[in-house]
Amino acid sequence: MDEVDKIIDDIRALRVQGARNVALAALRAVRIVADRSNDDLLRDNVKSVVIRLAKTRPTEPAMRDALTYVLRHLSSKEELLRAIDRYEDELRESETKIAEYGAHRIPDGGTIITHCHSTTAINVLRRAKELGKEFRVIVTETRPLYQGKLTAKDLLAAGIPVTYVVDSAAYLFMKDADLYITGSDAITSDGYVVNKIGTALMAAAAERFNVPYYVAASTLKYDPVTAAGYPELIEERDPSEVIDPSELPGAEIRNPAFDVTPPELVDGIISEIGIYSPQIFPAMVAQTKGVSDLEEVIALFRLAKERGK
Ligand code: RUB
Repeated sequence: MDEVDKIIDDIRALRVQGARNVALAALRAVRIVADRSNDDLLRDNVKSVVIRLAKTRPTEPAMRDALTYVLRHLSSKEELLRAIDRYEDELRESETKIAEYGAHRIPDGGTIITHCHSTTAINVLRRAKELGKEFRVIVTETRPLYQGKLTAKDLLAAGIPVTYVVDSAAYLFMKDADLYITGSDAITSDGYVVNKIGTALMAAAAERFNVPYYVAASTLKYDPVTAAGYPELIEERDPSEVIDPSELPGAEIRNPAFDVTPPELVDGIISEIGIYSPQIFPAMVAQTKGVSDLEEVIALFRLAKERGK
């Protein structure tokens, strides 16, 4: 299989997962296409791969941000490749800052609980460990695709003790947690946090036991199309990820990939511009990075909506 087709297939099949990793993989595909194109063909070739990538996973504003950025830097191959380098550098710098700010919030001697696999949240925990903090992390397995296993492996490799539990044990374990942390795929203009299915249920449990809930997410996760009135699309995946449908003839089987946590259940978003409540986060993004050109991002969002077509 061609390298670019493979990246696209890996993103769609979740062999590459986590919003940040998805955005980086998309840039890798664009880089390969740019490398293979001369300046005459650059525009057409890159635009066509951008469209294919945008359709792979609709709930990914971080990838859309990267792709919109690509479309803005198409005057020459040299300019595009330099721009991609710059974007990747900024992403790395933002991860380091988020890890540092977030690590200060991790209670020494405490118990942390997390859900799914977020590189950003894991970096926060890794950095806290580097700073000498001791803590245990409760990791939920994250049905149906068990991203919790990846999280558990990453944390164990960093020397952080892990307790691995089924998703439905989250309420029980939340009682003894000192902090709940996840990543995010998208943050809307009114401060709602979109993340892996189950995140909101755990946020409700966290509120019940007064456990603070923090979301580790770069400003790339802010989705500007929501400011133009578009709802964040929730990706619905193949039911066969949940169960073989032939085992339950006649039953409707649903497999939404994400849920939406309301801002009042989130204590703070840990981003590279600082830790802010979700209610003011969008204003802080606009103040720091400027207001996005909505027409540009809406065009790509429309394409993403046509997933699979
Ligand atoms: C992964 C998921 C992660 C966010 C943030 O879902 O919900 O919490 O993507 O990840 P999926 P990161 O497995 O469906 O991609 O912090 O790495 O961007």
